[in-house]
Amino acid sequence: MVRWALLLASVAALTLGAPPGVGAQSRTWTVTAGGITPDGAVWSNAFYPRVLDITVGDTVQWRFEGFHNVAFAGGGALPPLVVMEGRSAYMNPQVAFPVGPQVYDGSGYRNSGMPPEDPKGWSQFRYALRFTKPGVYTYSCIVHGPAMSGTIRVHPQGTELSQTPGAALERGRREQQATIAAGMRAMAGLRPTVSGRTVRVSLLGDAQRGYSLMRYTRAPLVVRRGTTVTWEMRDPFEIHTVTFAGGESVPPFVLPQPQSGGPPKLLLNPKVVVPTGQRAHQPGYVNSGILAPVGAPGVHTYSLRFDRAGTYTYWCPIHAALGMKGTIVVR
Ligand SMILES: [Cu+2]
Repeated sequence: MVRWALLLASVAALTLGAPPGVGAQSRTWTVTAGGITPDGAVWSNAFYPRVLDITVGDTVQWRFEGFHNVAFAGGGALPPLVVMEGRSAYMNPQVAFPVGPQVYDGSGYRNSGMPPEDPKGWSQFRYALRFTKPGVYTYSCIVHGPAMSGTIRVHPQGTELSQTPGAALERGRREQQATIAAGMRAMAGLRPTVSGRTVRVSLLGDAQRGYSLMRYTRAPLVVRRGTTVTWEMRDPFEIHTVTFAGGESVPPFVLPQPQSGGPPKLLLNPKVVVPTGQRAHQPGYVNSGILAPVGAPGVHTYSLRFDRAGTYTYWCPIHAALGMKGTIVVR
C-alpha cells in the first residue's frame, strides 16, 4: 500500500506540471488537511482554511498532516470507506486510491487517495485540483466522515478576492492552532469517571471544534479487583478498538494483498475488526472489535471486568503509530 500510494502520488505530481489553458494569472492555494501535536495525542480532523475563496482557473493544493483523503462527490453520493466481500472487509479502492482527472467543474467524483500508512510519509503526500467553473463546492475526508468537510468557493475570473494565497494559508494556520489548542485543553481535563466498581473511559472528540484525542487516559488507570471498565465512544470522527495483545505484537489494522496488474487489495485485519467476546480480562488476546464514531451505526461501548491483580497494557491497533495505548493497574 505504501509503495503504491507513493507511486500514484508522484504520477499525480507529474500530471500537475502544466495543465492546459491556464494563464499566468491563475494562482495556487494551499489547504492543510488535519494537524497533530508532536506526541500524536491530539489530532485535528478539519481542513484549513475551512472555507477558501478562489477564482476560475486557480488550483488548490492539499497538504496532509494526518491520515486523510480529499473527496468531491461531483453531484453523486460519496462512496463508503469499507466494502464487504463475503465476510471480509476491505478498504474501498475508490477511497484508498486516486480517482478522476485533477480538474473539477462540479461534476464527477474526484479523490486524492490515501497517504501512505506510515506517519513519516504523510507530509510528502499532496493532492491538487484546478477549478474550471464558478460554484460552491464542499468536499469531505471519507476516512473521518461527513463531520470532516471543507468548502471551496470558486468565483468568476477577474473577481477581486479579499485574501492572497499567503494570507489564506496564514488564516488556515490560525484555525488549525485554535483546534489543536482546544484539543489540548480537553486532553488536560481527560479523566475517567469512577462510581463504585465501575469506571468509564471516554474516547473524546469534538465535531464543532474539529479535534479527536488519541489517548484513553492520561495516566495509568488504577482499579480494584472486580472493577468493570467501560470504554465509551464520544468521538464523531474516529474508530478505535481496545486490544490486549496478550504477549503477541499489536496486530496491523490493514493487511495489503498484492494483486497482479493493479494496486493491492486492503483487507481489514479480522483480528482487529472482530470482537473476541470475553466479559472478563484474561491472559491472551482480548479485543473489543471496532468501536464506531458517535452518530455512525455500529458498536459504541465496550466493557471488561478485571478480576486478577496485575498491570495490563492495551492498544488501539488503528492508531498504534500515534502512541494510542493505555495501561490498567489492578490491585
Ligand atoms: Cu484508535
